[in-house]
Amino acid sequence: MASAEAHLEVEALPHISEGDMNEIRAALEKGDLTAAATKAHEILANEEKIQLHIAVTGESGSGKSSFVNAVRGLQDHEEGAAETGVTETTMECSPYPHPQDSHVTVWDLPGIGTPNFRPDTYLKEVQFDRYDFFIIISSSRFTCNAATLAKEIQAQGKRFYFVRSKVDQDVSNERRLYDEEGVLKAKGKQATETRPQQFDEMAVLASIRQDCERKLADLGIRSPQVFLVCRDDFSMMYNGPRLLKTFLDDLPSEKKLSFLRPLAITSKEVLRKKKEELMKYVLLKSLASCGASAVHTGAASADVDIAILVTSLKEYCRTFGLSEESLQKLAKQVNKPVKELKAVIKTPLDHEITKDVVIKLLTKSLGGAVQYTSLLMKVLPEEWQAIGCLVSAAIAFPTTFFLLRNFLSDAADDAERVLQKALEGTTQKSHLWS
Ligand SMILES: Nc1nc2c(ncn2[C@@H]2O[C@H](COP(=O)(O)OP(=O)(O)OP(=O)(O)O)[C@@H](O)[C@H]2O)c(=O)[nH]1
Ligand SMILES: [Mg+2]
Repeated sequence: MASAEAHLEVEALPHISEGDMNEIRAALEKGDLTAAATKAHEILANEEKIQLHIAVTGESGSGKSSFVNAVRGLQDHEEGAAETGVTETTMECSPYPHPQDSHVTVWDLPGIGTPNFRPDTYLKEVQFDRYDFFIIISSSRFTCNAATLAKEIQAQGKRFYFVRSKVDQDVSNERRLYDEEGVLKAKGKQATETRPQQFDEMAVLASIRQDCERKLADLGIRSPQVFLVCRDDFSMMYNGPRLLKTFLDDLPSEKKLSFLRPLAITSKEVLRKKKEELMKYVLLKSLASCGASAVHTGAASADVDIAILVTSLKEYCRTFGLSEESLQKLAKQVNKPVKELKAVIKTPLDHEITKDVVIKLLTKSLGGAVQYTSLLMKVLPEEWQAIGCLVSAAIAFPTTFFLLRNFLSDAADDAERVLQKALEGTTQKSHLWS
C-alpha cells in the first residue's frame, strides 16, 4: 500500500451545510463520537440519494437512441439497449438507468419537429422539469427546431449541449474525394479552394464544428458549443475531454460524483477527476465509520464500522473499473486476454473485498496509528482542524482515514496501469490519452 506521506496534498471537501457542520462540531465538543459519526452517516446517505437525469433530445433519426446506448456502454443489439432504427422509432420518453450506477438515468426522448411532437408543446409533453440538463443531437446542421428548443431550455434556467452525431459518415464522405494516398482527387474550383491537398481528418472535424457553431449563432444562440460524436467510437469521442470538462464544470458540486462514477475510464483526465471527487468524501466516510463497537485486529483494536469500509472500498474498485465484469468487458473491447489486464493490478478486486480483507488492512494501518495521528493534522483542511484534534483521540479516525485514502490512491494507480496495458499496441492511444 502507498505510504501516507506520498499523499499529503490537501483535497477539497464535499459541500456540507453550515447546520450539518455545526452539528458534527457540537457532538465532538461533547465528546460524543457516536453522534458525530451518525451525522456523517446521515450526510453520506443523503448524498447516496442524489439522482442525475440527463435528457437526450433532437430531431427524429438524428441518433438519439444510439447516443443513449453509447453513453450507457451498450451496443444497439444488447439486452436493455434503447431501440434504434431508420424510421421514427422513439415515441415516448423512456428512462434508461446507467447499468453501472442507478443514480444516473439517461432519458431517450421522442424526436422534435415531427407531426407527433410540435416544438411549441414539446417541452411540456416531455416533462421538462424532470431533467438536470439536455443534450440536443443533430446529425447535420442544427435547425430552427433545435435553436427554439435551446432558447426555451435556457429561458427556463437549465443547461443544454449541442452534440453533432454520425461524424463518421461525414469523414468517410469527405475521404472519398481523396485517392488512396490521401491526395485530393476533386479538381473543381470550389473543391480545391475549401479543402487541403492532403486529407486531414482533424481538419474535416474542425470544419463541421465551426459550421454548426456558426449556424447556431445565426439562429440566435449566444456562444454555442458543439461536440462531435460517433456511435461506434463513443468512448473516444472526438471531443471527449472537452465535453467531460464542460459537463463537470457546469454540474452542481453535489452531482459531480454521480456523473463521474459510471463513466468508462477512457483517459487520464477521467481517472484524475474520479479520484479527485472520491477523495473529497474520505473524511466524512472515516468519521462515519468511527464510534462503532471495537473491532479487534489481533494485537490492537479500533472502534470502527467495518461495513462502511467494505462498502467504500468496493465503491472505489467499481468506480475504477476494478471488477471482474468491467475487466472482462475491457478485455473484449481491446481484444486481449483478461489475465494480461489483471496482471498489473495490485489491490483486491471488487468481489475480493470482504470484512476479513478490511480487518487485515486495518491491522496494517493500526501499526502506524500514532504516526497517522500527527500526519492527519498536517493534511486536514483548516475548517476540519478542530474536529481532527477531537477525534484523533479515538484512534479509529486517523487509521480509517489513511486506510481509505491509500486504498483509493492505489486503486487509481491500478486503473491507470490497466488502461495503459489495454492500449498497448493499439492505435487508439492518441484519442484515449488526450
Ligand atoms: N454511421 C452512423 N450511424 C448512426 C450513428 N448514430 C445513429 N446512427 C444510425 O442512424 C439511425 C437512427 O438512429 P436512432 O438512434 O434510432 O435515431 P433516433 O434519433 O433515436 O430516432 P427516433 O427515435 O426515430 O427519433 C439508425 O439506423 C442508427 O444506426 C452514428 O454515429 N454513425
Ligand atoms: Mg430513438
